[in-house]
Amino acid sequence: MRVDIISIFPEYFAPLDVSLMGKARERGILDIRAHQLRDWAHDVHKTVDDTPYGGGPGMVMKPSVWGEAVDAVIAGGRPRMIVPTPSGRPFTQAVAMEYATEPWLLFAPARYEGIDARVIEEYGSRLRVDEVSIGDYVLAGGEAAVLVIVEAVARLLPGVLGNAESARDDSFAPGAMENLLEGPVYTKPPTWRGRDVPEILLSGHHGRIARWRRDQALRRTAQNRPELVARLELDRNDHAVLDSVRDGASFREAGGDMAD
Ligand code: JEK
Repeated sequence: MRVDIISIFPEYFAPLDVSLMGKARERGILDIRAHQLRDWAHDVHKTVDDTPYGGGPGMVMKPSVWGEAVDAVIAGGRPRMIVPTPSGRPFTQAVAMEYATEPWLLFAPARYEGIDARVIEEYGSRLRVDEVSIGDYVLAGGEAAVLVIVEAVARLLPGVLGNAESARDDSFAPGAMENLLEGPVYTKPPTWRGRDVPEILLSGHHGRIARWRRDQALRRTAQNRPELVARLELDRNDHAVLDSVRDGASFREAGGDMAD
């Protein structure tokens, strides 16, 4: 997959050389190119912003500079264009899976109050353009959103993750563990600072371990993401677990073991 990024802070993307994505680049699975938007500004000050029509606070990124930059980077090709913005449609695991099937992505992270809307209009008529938001909080610019999106997409590309950590079980993947969050995980030693790994996990009773894990997942989902519980198919045991969460009662009282 080829990934182009046009930004006034191309250095922001240095982390894409590290770890998972560094290896993907070495293996030739990912070809990431970060471009300096100011290279397409022609005045002595390399100006990329101007005051907003209609008044109001802040500055808006100039369409002329973005237009020249995008034309030069795409050079007649047709990448999928992604513009992070607080007013975009939510970036989800389903969207990451869709992007992972594309051969070429072009990211246009803005600063200031964003990009002149005619740029999105113009390329919307020539390319597939998505305005996306990574969450309901306000960033200072689109660069951090690009890092998030590229990492979420890159780990889905064939050959990026090893078999052991492969992406099929993710909580938010459509068709994954039906919208249940992951429960707690443990490794050696069995006792650490006086804290024991839940006995059930050392028992070798695979059926009971699976049930316990589902109970823990359900507890966490109810506590941290109550809006997801409505979508679950629940059995009688599940209802008992949920009642214990709602009552603030301990899971032990509901017939299980406490994890937190
Ligand atoms: C791209 C510039 C900063 C900050 C105006 C917006 C309501 C008015 C632009 N999930 C996400 N949060 N933030 C971004 C994001 C922020 C960006 C840019 C993405 C380019 N900024 C900025 C404030 C405003 N306010 C909120 C009140 C506009 C993002 C993503 N993806």
